Amino acid sequence: MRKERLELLKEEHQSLLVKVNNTQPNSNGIYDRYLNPVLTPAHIPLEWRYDLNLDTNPNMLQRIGVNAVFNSGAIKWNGKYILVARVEGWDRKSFFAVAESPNGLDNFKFWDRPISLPQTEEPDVNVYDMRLTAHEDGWIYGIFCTERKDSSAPANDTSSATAGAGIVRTKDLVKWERLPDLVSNAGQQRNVVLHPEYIKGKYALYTRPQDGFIEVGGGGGIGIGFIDNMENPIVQEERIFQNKAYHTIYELKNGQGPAPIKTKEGWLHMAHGVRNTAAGLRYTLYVFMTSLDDITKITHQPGGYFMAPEESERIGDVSNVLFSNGWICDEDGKVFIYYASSDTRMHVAVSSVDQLVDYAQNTPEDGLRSEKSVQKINELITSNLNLG
Ligand code: M1P
Repeated sequence: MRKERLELLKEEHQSLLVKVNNTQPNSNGIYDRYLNPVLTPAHIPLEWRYDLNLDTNPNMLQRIGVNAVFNSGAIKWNGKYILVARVEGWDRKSFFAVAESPNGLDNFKFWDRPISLPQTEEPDVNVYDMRLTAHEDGWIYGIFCTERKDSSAPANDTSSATAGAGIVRTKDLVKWERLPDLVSNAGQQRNVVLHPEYIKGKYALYTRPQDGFIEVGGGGGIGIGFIDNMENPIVQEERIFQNKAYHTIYELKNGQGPAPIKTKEGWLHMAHGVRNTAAGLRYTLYVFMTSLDDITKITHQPGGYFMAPEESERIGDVSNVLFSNGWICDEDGKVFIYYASSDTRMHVAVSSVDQLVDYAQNTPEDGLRSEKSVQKINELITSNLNLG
């Protein structure tokens, strides 16, 4: 019986890993969602969760559990589609693990071991949401949130935390070098992302200053900051170029998603916007473009969300959340958008640079009032009627 259980576990795991993914019907023309999540806790190798020795684990009980696999950085590497996933254990601790797929859509398989992240003098308590950037300096950087207990909180406060930006770099995704954490006057930071090119000889970072761990308070918005070198990452000249705004999908806070994609028409960005509802926070994804000549100049910003949670995506550990910190642009212009739903599992949607630029340039902007929204619909109806 026990041996059979082990065989069954292996069979089920293997059949999940090789399951083919297909597009969902009813595309909006902007992107295609895929039917199956690409990474879930069930994708985690059995060796990470079970003592597979029937002598020491005769009942074949799970010894270590994974609660969620989500918010993954992404990069194409040696022809493979790579995700550096946020894996959260039953113990609530998140860590990073690399999974690869031959086609970007399915057959994602974790590498043999999770990443053993080098520590600074002040160890991380929890780490998550790595953004990968292949910088023109030749390194691949990973910038992630490092969370630690708030040392200024009273002794009986066991939940206050602080968020900072941890930095690692690698040349092979195997050996990771830890650099000092980002230093910024803004206090706490999350959703920090490295721009892939030098700007006037400096490294440019998308930042998200915040007053508290969850509330951005008087801070917030997506900022830009510059640093001279990554070994001594002190942010200079940080300023907000993408603000939160009343009655938008980013009314409460926002954050840069992955590093932007360079197109002929400008830098293509994806970000998350957060608004409040009676049921709690709602996270959706939105798109904007910035100028090739000035990365802080927003040239196009469609109104509303680009992607919002649908059907089973709506439910999870933190429901009503879509979050993306990874996408891959192929040589032929195809774009694989990796997004997590409700802080629980990873999905893929596929678009292209042409579709995304068309979306960014030709979707109406947010008029910020209901009357303006109706006006846009009427303009569209009129031009359609004029087609004859
Ligand atoms: O729970 C939703 C998200 O909340 C945080 O994002 P932000 O700082 O923008 O609010 C992060 O903890 C993120 O990991 C999480 O998905």
